[in-house]
Amino acid sequence: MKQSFLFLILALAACTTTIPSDMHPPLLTPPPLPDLRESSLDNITEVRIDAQQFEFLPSRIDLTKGERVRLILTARDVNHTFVLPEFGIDEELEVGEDTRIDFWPNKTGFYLFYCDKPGHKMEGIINVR
Ligand SMILES: [Cu+2]
Repeated sequence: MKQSFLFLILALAACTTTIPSDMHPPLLTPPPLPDLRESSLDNITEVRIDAQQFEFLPSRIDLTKGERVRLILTARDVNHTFVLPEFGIDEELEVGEDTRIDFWPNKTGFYLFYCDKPGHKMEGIINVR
């Protein structure tokens, strides 16, 4: 009886032994989140367009059907607009600021874009092949 009691004491002592802190398993850190900005730049065609009195430069843009596009428009002198009705785009271009417009030309054809500010007769064409 005394022996089994002694065994119980030893067993309890073994169970309550603390593990030194340097033997703790390392804390699990979650994997880093994917960088969405970077992956969104994959497979996207960037086209820079300047708007100034009274033209868009370039005024003809060739695109490929099904290829995602980011237009980066900059009004160089005064505010302009960029209107591309076929794709439902109508953006104000603040002078000196870049305006990014993402769209996905999913149909071929020639599409007119223009600035609708009074007196600005600026236009161009997007050709989707
Ligand atoms: Cu304009």
